[in-house]
Order: sequence, then structure tokens, then C-alpha cells
Amino acid sequence: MSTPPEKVIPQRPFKPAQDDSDGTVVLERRTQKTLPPRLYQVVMLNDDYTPMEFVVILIQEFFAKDLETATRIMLKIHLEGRAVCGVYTHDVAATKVSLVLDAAHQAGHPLQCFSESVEP
Ligand code: TYC
Repeated sequence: MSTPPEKVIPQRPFKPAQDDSDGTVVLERRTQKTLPPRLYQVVMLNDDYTPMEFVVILIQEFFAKDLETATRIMLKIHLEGRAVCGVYTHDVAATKVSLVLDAAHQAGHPLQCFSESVEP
């Protein structure tokens, strides 16, 4: 499950030319407003089969966490059913999800994760 990226409507850097009566054309520069990208959290789900050590290794490898942090996240998933492993822009989050799913399924584990938009 993932949310599509937001649509960006490009703005021209100049307002449309105004032709005043004497034929002079004045271009008004627009201030460029670039919004920060929407962020997506990668959520990992608990299951009864994936070994704890395997989850800790994946979290360290794909989410750049140290052993202690990865263990804490894994235990949160185990106890609460889900936890956020990291927050990224849309494409990075989608890549993390597919790397995790590929690694888990190649190893024969049913681990599930997905990305979802972080509410502003
Ligand atoms: N519940 C699993 C077990 O007891 C461990 C586990 C933790 C599985 C986190 C998935 O995302 C997960 N072996």
C-alpha cells in the first residue's frame, strides 16, 4: 500500500506580459515558491514467523540504524504490531519497501512493510 506522489503545477517565473497603452511591455518577476516534498514513512508489520534477528539486520542495513536502535524498533513491531523504520521522500520510501520485501521473500519470510504519507 502506498500513496501516489503529489501533483506539482509548474508556475512560470514571470506573470503574463501586460501591454500598456504606449506599447511598453512590463514583465513582473514572480517569487518562486518551492514547497518542501511530502514525506512518507516506511512501516513494518509484525508476523509470527520472521526471526527477530533477521528483522534487526534488515532495519540496520536498509534504514541505517545501529544495533540498539534496530533492536528497539524490532521489539516495538513485535509488541505493538507495527513501527516506523524511517521517513523519506516518495521514491526513496518506495525503494526501501521493495528492498525489504525482496530480501524477506528471498529468505522465505512473510515479513510485510509499506509506505504511507506522513500527515503534515
Ligand atoms: N514476531 C516475530 C517473532 O516472534 C518477530 C518479528 C518482529 C517479525 C518484527 C516481524 O516486523 C517483524 N519471531
